[in-house]
Order: sequence, then C-alpha cells, then structure tokens
Amino acid sequence: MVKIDKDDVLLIVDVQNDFLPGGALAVAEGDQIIPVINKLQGKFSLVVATQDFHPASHGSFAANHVGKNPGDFIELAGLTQILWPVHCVQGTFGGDFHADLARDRWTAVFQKGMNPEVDSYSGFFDNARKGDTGLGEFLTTIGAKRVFVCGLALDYCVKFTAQDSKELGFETFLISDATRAVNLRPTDGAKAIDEMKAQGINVISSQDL
Ligand code: VGL
Ligand code: ZN
Repeated sequence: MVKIDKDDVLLIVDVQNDFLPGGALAVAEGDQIIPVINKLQGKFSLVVATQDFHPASHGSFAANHVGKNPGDFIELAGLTQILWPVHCVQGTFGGDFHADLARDRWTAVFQKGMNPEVDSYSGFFDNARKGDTGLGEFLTTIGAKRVFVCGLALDYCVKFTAQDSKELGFETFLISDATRAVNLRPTDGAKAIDEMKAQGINVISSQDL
C-alpha cells in the first residue's frame, strides 16, 4: 500500500475525446480508465491535468504533409516524427476532456502541442525540449513531492510525462490500471512499462492507494 500525503499530486494526462473509443486517435479501452481516475481523484488533495491542444496546422498531422499517411515518418524540429491523424485540435469536441471525467477538483490544466513546428508528448516540455509548459515550476512552487501519473496514452504522452517528472526530481508513480496504450506495435505498452521501471518510476495499481 502507498499512503497518499497532502503534497502528493495526481497528474491526469490527455483524457480527451480524440484518444477515446470513437475518437480520431482512439486508444482501445481508453474509456475504461475514466471511473478509475474519478475514484483516484478523491484520494488526492492536489489534482492537475494536461491537454493535447494542437492548432489545425500542426506538423505532426499526416494531413499537413502532401503524400503522407498516419504512421509515416518525417523530420520535425530536427527529430524523427511519426505522423498522426488530425487530433485534439483547439476548440473541437475531440480536443475536449471526456464529459464523464470529473474536473471539479483540478487546480490547473497544462496545455501542450500548440507550436506547429514541434510535437509535445510530455506535459512538461516539447519533444525538442525548447518549450516549457510551466508544469515543473508549478509542481515545485506548490511543494509537490511525489507525482502519480495516469491517463492516455501509456506509450506516448504518459511515458514521456512520467520520465520528465522523474528527471526533474519528483518521486514518480505510474498507476497502471489508470492508463492504456495506443500500441501501434502490439508490445509498445509493455515496453513502455519496462522502460519506466528501469528508470526508477514506481509502477503501481490504483488498488495500492
Ligand atoms: C498523444 C500522440 C499524439 C498522447 C498525443 O496523448 O499520447 N499521442 N499526440
Ligand atoms: Zn498530439
């Protein structure tokens, strides 16, 4: 069991309609984590969220590159970039949080992916580590000690967010039944968990809290 203290933070990553079944970049069973996350929120005095928040012109969208399809690769911001379907565009239903996700206890929402020139998987920094959402400074300012990460998608934004949290010096936990993977390759989710464990991120279940 892990006892939650008042300086522990629940960090909910990208639980948005486009990442849920029926959405543009749907994560299988993504909707199953919503009741789990809602129950978890009641245990924390600090709850924050991230939101993938792209302009329609975003460079990670295959539709913005002639002759390219989702799953193809390009170079973006000097990095190899996988191309995605158009998703989480600012002001669209797909970019909104799921209606069943409780939001009444959130202290702040950190938006990412606004710069069309670079993708942003982590809730802290863009993939080129140039842009900063302010989440790290926020967590430091409120005196956060441990960060508990959940949400979508395990093999992209959840993993990158947990890794940056750990790197910034927060003791970091992944709540494994409160996340799901895109699994472009069937083992991506399992690999992401192994990688995180190897990096010293604690992988726990919501039942442990
Ligand atoms: C995400 C792919 C593209 C995520 C965001 O939230 O995991 N994945 N943009
Ligand atoms: Zn995105």
